Amino acid sequence: LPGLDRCRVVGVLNVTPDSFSDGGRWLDPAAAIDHGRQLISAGADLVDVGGESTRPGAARVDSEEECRRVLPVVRSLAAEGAQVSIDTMHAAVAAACVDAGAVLVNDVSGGQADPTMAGVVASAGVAYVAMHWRGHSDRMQQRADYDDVVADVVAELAQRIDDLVSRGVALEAIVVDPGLGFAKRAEHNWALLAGLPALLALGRPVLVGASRKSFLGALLADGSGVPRDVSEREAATTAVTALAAAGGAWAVRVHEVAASADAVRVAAAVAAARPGAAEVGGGS
Ligand code: PMM
Repeated sequence: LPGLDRCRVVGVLNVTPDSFSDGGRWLDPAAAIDHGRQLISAGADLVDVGGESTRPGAARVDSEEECRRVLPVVRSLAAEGAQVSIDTMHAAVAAACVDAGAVLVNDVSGGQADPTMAGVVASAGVAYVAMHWRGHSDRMQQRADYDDVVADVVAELAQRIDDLVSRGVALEAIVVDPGLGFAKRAEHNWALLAGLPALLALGRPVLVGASRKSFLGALLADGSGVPRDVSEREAATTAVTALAAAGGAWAVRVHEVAASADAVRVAAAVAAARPGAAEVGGGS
């Protein structure tokens, strides 16, 4: 993946009927491709195409149906020069999408859902996001049980890295992700955002996916405790982007790209102005 002197913005493109915030909107391939182009023109560095919802309780999708959803979208956007990431737990989907031009495999299970994923990623030689995960969405919230959430997530991600490397995945290809909202309650998500330095200490780039998630809705609940609607969590999402970028995150994964694209540039400008920072950017 191209080097950048700032946090990357990964635009979410869910080609699903049932994702929590945009389910059904981009199920039609032409609509999905068009939305992918909009994400790029809004400033996305990568477009993350997904064909299986991971919302709590969502039904699983088989590889064939998932390929039917995502392949035309991955193929078209990659052919237009976009950097495409494929959000999948299925090795067969990852392999087909890499053939179609995807440069990154984003696996929310970190290789645990499909035992053949690591081999596919190893032989494809693409970048791989290993997210912290404790099981499929039908049972993940029962597993939101930690002694010290930051230490536990760091330890489990370290195990993922060791396992992936032992299966042939290049260490340099691995990006880690704390998996906000996956077997996490709100307090766990906040602790993990505060714990970004400990995640970075794993020595791998860190991707943060907070966009529109329910812990933001809960934070912004009205006086009677009704969570802020999913359509009104963008400013909070942008605030997380600014904090994550300032804290050294490699990428943020967001639905609404434009504001986060600005926020990562603000964070980079502040970092560049720090005494002792190397000269970066256009110099103006
Ligand atoms: N969150 C979702 C889906 N995929 N991938 C990574 N790497 N990290 C995340 O936090 C993540 C993800 C769920 O959000 P969505 O349903 O809005 O895509």
